[in-house]
Amino acid sequence: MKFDIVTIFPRMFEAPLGEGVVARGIEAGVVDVAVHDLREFTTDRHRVVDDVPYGGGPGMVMKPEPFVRAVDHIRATRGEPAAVVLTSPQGRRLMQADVERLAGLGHLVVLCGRYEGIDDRVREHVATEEISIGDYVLSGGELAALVIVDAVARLVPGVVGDTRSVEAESFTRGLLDYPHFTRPAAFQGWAVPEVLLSGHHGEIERWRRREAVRRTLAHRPDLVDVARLDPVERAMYDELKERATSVAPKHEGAGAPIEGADHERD
Ligand code: 9D3
Repeated sequence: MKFDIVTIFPRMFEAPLGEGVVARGIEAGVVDVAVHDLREFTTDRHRVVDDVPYGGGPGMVMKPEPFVRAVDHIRATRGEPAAVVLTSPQGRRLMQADVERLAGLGHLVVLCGRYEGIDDRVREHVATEEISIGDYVLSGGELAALVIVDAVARLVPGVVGDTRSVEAESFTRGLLDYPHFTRPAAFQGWAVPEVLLSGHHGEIERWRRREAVRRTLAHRPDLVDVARLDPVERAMYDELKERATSVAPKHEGAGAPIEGADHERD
């Protein structure tokens, strides 16, 4: 998988690409990331990359020519990319489905904007897609580019050493993960849920699925709407939903506390 990033801040990429899963992919030779300094593609003495907006208004706009020259350079030296991604707050929100599609493309160029944005002719004539990473304001496209590279690179075969966790993602069918614990079994009076120490693999499996459904319902009800629940998870969901919406029973009918129900602050 080949990535080419175009930015005025190439040093922002050094530490993130030099550590962790992406660095391992680069070392293993299955990921290749080239970071290009946009100023290298200017032609004036002062290496200017921005200018005042036509029509007036605050701030500066990135000039189109350095981006066009950078992408032409990439085409000539690195080959024809399958996609040219423009990072922008106006883009479609990045989803795991996009990440999977991009991972199948083999060669991506990512253009990072700064200031008020990039001259729109770059989006129209150079970019093949425009991507945002979420509904909050960043100061530029570099962190978005790093998010895209990280999410895509970890799907490249050979990047994540133990492939079981990547494979497990396809079995969650859109639910959040279940809670994880490791030793010690008790720490400062904080106990690991008993069921996980029981060795009953069937019960553990059922507890984890129920916790995944419960957390998704509590934190991301929007995901439950699109999650593909199997009949067991559907039953867990109906039961949790019933409990959440029913009127609290009077004291004498309350019964025993539910195991694990007090574990998380929702
Ligand atoms: C404060 C400037 N805003 C005026 C209405 C517009 C604006 C311009 C440029 C807001 C943010 C940015 C810089 N952001 C990105 O380049 C960016 C981004 C983001 O801010 N959020 C989520 N995804 C992305 S991808 C690129």
